[in-house]
Amino acid sequence: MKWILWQVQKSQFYLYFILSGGALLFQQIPMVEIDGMKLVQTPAILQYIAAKYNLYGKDLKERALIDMYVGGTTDLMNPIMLYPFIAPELQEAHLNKIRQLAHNRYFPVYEKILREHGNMYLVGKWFTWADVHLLEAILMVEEKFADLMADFPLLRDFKARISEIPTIKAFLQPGSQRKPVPDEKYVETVRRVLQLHHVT
Ligand SMILES: N[C@@H](CCC(=O)N[C@@H](CS)C(=O)NCC(=O)O)C(=O)O
Repeated sequence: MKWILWQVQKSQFYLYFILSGGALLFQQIPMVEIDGMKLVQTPAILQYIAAKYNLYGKDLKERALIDMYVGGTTDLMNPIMLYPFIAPELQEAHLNKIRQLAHNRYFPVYEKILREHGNMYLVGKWFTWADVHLLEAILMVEEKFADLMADFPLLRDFKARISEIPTIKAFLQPGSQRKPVPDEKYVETVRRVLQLHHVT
């Protein structure tokens, strides 16, 4: 009991410490410290990192396509991330909704893009962060519905190919920094720190 109280106090103290230090511009996470900046707002963070490492297309048109495709995968991943925080009586309906979105709306679009673009990657000739985002969306959907990829052969090939890129391969190994599927402890910590209760 003492240990639990200490953990609660520690996480609240830490959050208070970060908040009072002004590191979180809008009092929200995520925040990434990079190149002397404290970046917040997920798209700004990801776009900065993508541009820094040449993963953001070769011109404005490629960037627009990357933004569109990342927008789609973000809209698919958001309800998956929210799932553990949904009120228990609504979880089944929420899960069905995710399956519908993946199977009927988003995955057919990415399958078509890969077919029509005729390239290994979603945009242009090179690997971009739209590919990274799509791979993560596929993995997240598979973690919920192992059978769903059966209808999307090009997405299955895409996943196999991208997973073999050495840096990505390393990131997918157990024990890497990739976030595991949320367990009870994670859910409880997020609820406590963000004072987030059931989402309805
Ligand atoms: N637009 C922001 C939203 C960030 C956000 O909603 N963060 C949540 C945690 S996932 C948060 O810090 N909530 C606490 C609050 O808003 O007070 C982004 O894209 O990063």
